[in-house]
Amino acid sequence: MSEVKASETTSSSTVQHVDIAVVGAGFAGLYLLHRLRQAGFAAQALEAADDVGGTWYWNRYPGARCDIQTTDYSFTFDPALEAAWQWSEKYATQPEILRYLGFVADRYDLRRDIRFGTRVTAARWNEATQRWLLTTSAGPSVSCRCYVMASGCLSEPKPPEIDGVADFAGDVYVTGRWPHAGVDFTGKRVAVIGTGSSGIQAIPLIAQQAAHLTVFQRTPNFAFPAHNGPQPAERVAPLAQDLAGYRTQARMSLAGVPLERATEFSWQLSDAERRQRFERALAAGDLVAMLTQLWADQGGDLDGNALASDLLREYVRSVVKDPTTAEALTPHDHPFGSKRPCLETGYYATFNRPNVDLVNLRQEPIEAITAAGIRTSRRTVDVDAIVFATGFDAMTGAILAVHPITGRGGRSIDTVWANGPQTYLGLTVAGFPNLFLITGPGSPSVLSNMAVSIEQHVDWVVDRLIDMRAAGFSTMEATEAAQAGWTRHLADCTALSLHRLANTWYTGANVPGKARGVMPYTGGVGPYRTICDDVVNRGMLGFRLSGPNGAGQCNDGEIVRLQPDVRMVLGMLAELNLPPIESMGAAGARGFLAQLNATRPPGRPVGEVVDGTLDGAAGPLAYRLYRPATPGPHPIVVYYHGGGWVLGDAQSDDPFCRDLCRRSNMIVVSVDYRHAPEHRFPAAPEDGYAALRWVADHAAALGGRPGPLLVAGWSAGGNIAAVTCQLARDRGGPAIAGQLLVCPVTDGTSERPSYSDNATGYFLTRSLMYWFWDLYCAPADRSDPRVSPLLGRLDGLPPAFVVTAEFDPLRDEGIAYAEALGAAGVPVEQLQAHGQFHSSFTMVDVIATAVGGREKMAQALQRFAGIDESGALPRAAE
Ligand code: NA7
Repeated sequence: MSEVKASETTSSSTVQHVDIAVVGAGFAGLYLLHRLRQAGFAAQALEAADDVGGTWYWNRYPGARCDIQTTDYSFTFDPALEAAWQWSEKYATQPEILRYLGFVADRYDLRRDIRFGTRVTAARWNEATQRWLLTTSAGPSVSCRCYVMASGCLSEPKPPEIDGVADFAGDVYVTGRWPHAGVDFTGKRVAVIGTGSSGIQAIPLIAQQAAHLTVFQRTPNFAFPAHNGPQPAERVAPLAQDLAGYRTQARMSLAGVPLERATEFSWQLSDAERRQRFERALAAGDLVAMLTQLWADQGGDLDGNALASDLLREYVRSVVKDPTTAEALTPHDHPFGSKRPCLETGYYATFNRPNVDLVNLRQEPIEAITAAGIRTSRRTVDVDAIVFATGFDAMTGAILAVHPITGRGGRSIDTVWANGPQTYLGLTVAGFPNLFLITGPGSPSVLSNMAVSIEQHVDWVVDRLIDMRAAGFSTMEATEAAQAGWTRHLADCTALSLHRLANTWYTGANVPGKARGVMPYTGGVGPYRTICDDVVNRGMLGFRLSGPNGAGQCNDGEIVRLQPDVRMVLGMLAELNLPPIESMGAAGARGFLAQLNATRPPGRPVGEVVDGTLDGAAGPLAYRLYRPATPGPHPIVVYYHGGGWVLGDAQSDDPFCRDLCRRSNMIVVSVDYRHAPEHRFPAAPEDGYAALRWVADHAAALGGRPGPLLVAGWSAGGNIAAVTCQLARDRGGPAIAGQLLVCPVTDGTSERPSYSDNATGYFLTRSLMYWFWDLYCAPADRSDPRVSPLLGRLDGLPPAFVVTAEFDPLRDEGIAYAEALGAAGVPVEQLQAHGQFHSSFTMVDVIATAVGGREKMAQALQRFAGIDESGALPRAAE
């Protein structure tokens, strides 16, 4: 792929031939042109505007500024460029950013490859020529091998959706299409509709000029002061000291800004400590700081988030004098961060001005725009000018504005995306060869510092084009399987974030009729970058490459099958490069486990934790009891910890037991049992059974509800729980109402697929299991049902809830046990958790994607205990 740019006149029209066509001349288009040119490709950019700038060309409304600090909102690909440009402020104004982009265009002489005033109106993939043909609003059409859309995420303003705009006799302005000459509102009565970032930036300045300003607000946003001014020393100094290090940290961060996330959870901090952190973030005037540095659970947990939201609401009340106006300006309908928060400069104080009114459209919706102004359900407001700050058809709007984009087999992208955008990596779309989307839906894009995300996408695309050229390929296309896998990964990530809970432009909710769903990738910039690199390192996984003379390659598959947090934890463990646990000896392994446990988040508070001693089969055993904070008596769960019959104790499974106690509202008694190799089989199951008997005998003294017990266990503890149920059935009790088996060992066979599929790489390895088995019992013992409950009699057992994890060597034996229980007539429910590994459920507050599974476990325990959803006991049990 290397051809000179050429134009030719065909019988019907003039067509310009290039390697690569780029749409857009904003941050993304400019860097693309630069890199493509450096790589020797003939590239042509097409830009609707008359000059470079993209978003910053169009959004010229008063107060328009970036709200990522300029230290970070800059190109980083060329240190010489970084040295040549000095930003004047912490948050640069639109004119300054536009000057910067013009400076970049001049420095790299980019304008000569940009056709300004030219919109792409349609795009069609030609199977015969293996090229895209772009129809344009002006000048020749463009035939290109690759079509790169760098058209921006927020560049297609959405229509006002309000009747009567055409009837209005005054002036109408749209923030995203502001007149170049500016607007003088002096002496005018002005209405602003919309209080997103644009409205919040524009309103204070319009209020200073206008005779009167009426702000029409549908939804209040969270906003806090930008504290604009000189670039802060704490950002500039590290940048100056270690430019490359600073930029690398940004590229691997969550949001493309080098700030560490808070690691402490809200419930580990006192009120005063939380307030102190909030005040620090408030003083920093930085979106990313406020979104990530308060506490670890602010972004993914409603309770943690509510604490942050409350403090932000308090801030609004502290500035706005009129309580009714303050209340109207205070958001209550979405968690902080789920909708794009805003930085403000005098926004809330503006509502203390005598010439400013707020109309709360939740109480009085707009009915129509009339010749004289705006009519709501309660009043008419006469104005001379209306400013629409009503936002954009975000993320997909600018892509679908090129209509149609027709890929392979004549399929149009708007058909493929009818239920929401489908992409692979947010970069490509199956069925659309050689089409690339810069910061497309499904990539971090708008949830990140766009400058960092744009550079990463441009580099990835151009590097792939270079690789293809070197390998003799001319097309690349995502496979359907890869795209479907990416869609699932996006859903897994989204389940972790609160973005799914708000009606926002992130989810398409701001545009009537648009398909709903969180569009950007919520898994973070750093993880996303490593995934894109993984795709390449794994032989262009999920891409079909083809070239002339039938050359082709397709390494099909899904790039991320693990849950996002599991992937992160396993990645961190891999980096530690630990010796195999089985090489440490039993004592060493126990010490290692204790060390590992010391680094994890502590369990959450419960009503009471009591350590005690009970009678085991051959002497005293330790137990730890977790009591709910609610009034008792409570049903009792006897819990057996994991650790391959060799490791573990109440402490090792402490956070899991606390979580079970809190979610199920039951007493959890975590009982010890003797460990191998000091005490080989049958010490563990005999202790397990003895412990059950002891708890049953002492249930009332422990505060338990009269009636059957429940049992639960994880891993080897799941094995003991299953065996205990069989022993209780065969030895005359005690009665058990249900068994919760989490990733249990159920027999000694290692023949099932999960033992080889998940043999290594998922922490619990096949060889570690072999080691546990060898320490625990002799091969001849493995047919004993007290070792392998799967080989025992299964009828007449208590109802079971069996949890298995996809990436666990023990997965298939857990499933086999559940199926065998079902076949024996035992009521059984299964949770086959996708993307999880053996330790997912016990790593409380680390693997957040396992929360839903633990919730289901607690519900199962409640069903076993006969507690209905309201928490009430059935009459018979009361
Ligand atoms: P936003 O953030 O989408 O804000 C648009 C605002 O306009 C928002 O308050 C909307 O209320 C309001 N809106 C939209 N349509 C209507 C109608 N029909 N009637 C009344 N009010 C309406 O766009 P911005 O331009 O401010 O910011 C876009 C992004 O640019 C920003 O997030 C940064 O990333 C940079 P709603 O919340 O939908 O109820």
